[in-house]
Amino acid sequence: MRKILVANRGEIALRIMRTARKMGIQTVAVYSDVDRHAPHVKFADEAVHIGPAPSSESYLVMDKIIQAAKDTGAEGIHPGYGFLSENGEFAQKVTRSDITFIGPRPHAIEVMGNKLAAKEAVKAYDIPMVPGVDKAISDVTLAQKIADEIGYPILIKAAAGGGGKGMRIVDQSASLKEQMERAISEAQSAFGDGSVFIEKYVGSPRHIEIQVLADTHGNVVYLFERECSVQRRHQKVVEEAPSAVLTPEIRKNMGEAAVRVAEACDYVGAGTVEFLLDENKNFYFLEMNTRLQVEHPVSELITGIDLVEQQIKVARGEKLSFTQEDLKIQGHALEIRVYAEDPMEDFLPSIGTLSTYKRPEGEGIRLDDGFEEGMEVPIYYDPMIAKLITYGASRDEAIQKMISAIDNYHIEGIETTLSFGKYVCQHPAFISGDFDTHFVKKYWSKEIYDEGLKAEKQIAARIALHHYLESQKKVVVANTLESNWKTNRS
Ligand code: MV4
Repeated sequence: MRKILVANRGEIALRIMRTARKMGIQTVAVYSDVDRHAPHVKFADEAVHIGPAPSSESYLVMDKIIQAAKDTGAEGIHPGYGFLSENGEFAQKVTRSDITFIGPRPHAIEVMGNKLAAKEAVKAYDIPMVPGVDKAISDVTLAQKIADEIGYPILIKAAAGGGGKGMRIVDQSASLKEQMERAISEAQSAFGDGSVFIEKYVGSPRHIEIQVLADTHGNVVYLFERECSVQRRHQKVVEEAPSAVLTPEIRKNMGEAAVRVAEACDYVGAGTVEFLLDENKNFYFLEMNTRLQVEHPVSELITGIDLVEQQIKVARGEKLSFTQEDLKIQGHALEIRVYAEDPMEDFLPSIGTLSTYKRPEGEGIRLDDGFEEGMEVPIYYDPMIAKLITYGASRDEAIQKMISAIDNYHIEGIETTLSFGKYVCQHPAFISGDFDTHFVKKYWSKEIYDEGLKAEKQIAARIALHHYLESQKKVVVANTLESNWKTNRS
């Protein structure tokens, strides 16, 4: 492959092109009207305009993208994440045009795109699953019987859903009928597929996912886990690798289970297997994401492996050049997602121009972004403007680096979630490692944050006073300040 087209925009398009260039591969960008001067367009060797701003008329139009690849002589297409990355039909069309799709085969995308098909596919592979049914269910009487057997609370999920869409918790038999009817009609209108199924509801889970990598010669390895429990309404906020709670034994069992999931669908390339971990550290398979994920950098930092480079090599038909035994976790990595949203206004999208945009720099800091000072944040696409990633010998070191990197990241003109990221990194529950998917709901509100700021100001004032008194050679008065950071409020 001498030339590849990147069917994406923003930070991920740039990140993919950087690796391609490093490998001596030419790059082709595609862009919509509003992205004409975007960094991914400037960086690429060539760029093709594919339409107006709305992604339904540009980044999602398969034929325009394939035509752009043909016109420029690109031999491969990398879809990035989002847009067409998990569209089996696109993978199929690319392949049929004699262009290499840098990702899994259409079959794997399709099987894993449906939760019931995924359960079916992994059935014979000894994968732990949450107790529940593995078939679509529409008969309420049968559902009542199954729910009674599983025990309440139960969770109704849409087979075609993803990222938490179309889920409903039912805590008693009396509400099952109504909730099921709603779930079915919601799934029908949202996904065009009304199939729903039932699982035991795991109340306080951690969300842990395993990065896998498979070549076309039957070799599959796992690149350990990412802890993604800190999320808000199914949008991840902070990710890290390794997880603070996995023992080497659970890590190995989970990693090997993830490899079997990949084998179950003849997976090729980089993929992610999601698990829930309950309070007793039992893990259960949730779903597999058949793309390069937003949070892949934390896995790269702890393993020293460039995942995009591996994707390209695998797509060229090369064998993996390392085995599971060669892979070791080194150090700790943390990522925060920087969204153009105002955490003080319930994460309302914040639009405007980046009047100031100064990046933090230093050892152990990686910033994957797609913006420059003076640019406007377009309203048409994902509001994530950057990923700030830090690496340290230990978890504490990575957290401290993150806090100082946030302090040295100056963005003006729009509100961002940087302050929220700092809040998480300074929170006792996060620092201790004792948190689950309810972290944000439990610990974040504007009021709690304001009180924290007040406490911070008082501490700063006390330190200043201390220094002043020291310099005056006087004795410091007793510390009467108590922490104002409240916990456990929802
Ligand atoms: C669950 C669950 C509890 N019990 N399944 C949410 C997204 C989708 N991938 C699966 N999800 C969940 N499935 C059972 N049986 C709780 C969640 C869940 C969740 C999972 C991962 C990360 C964040 C989450 C937030 C709320 C609920």
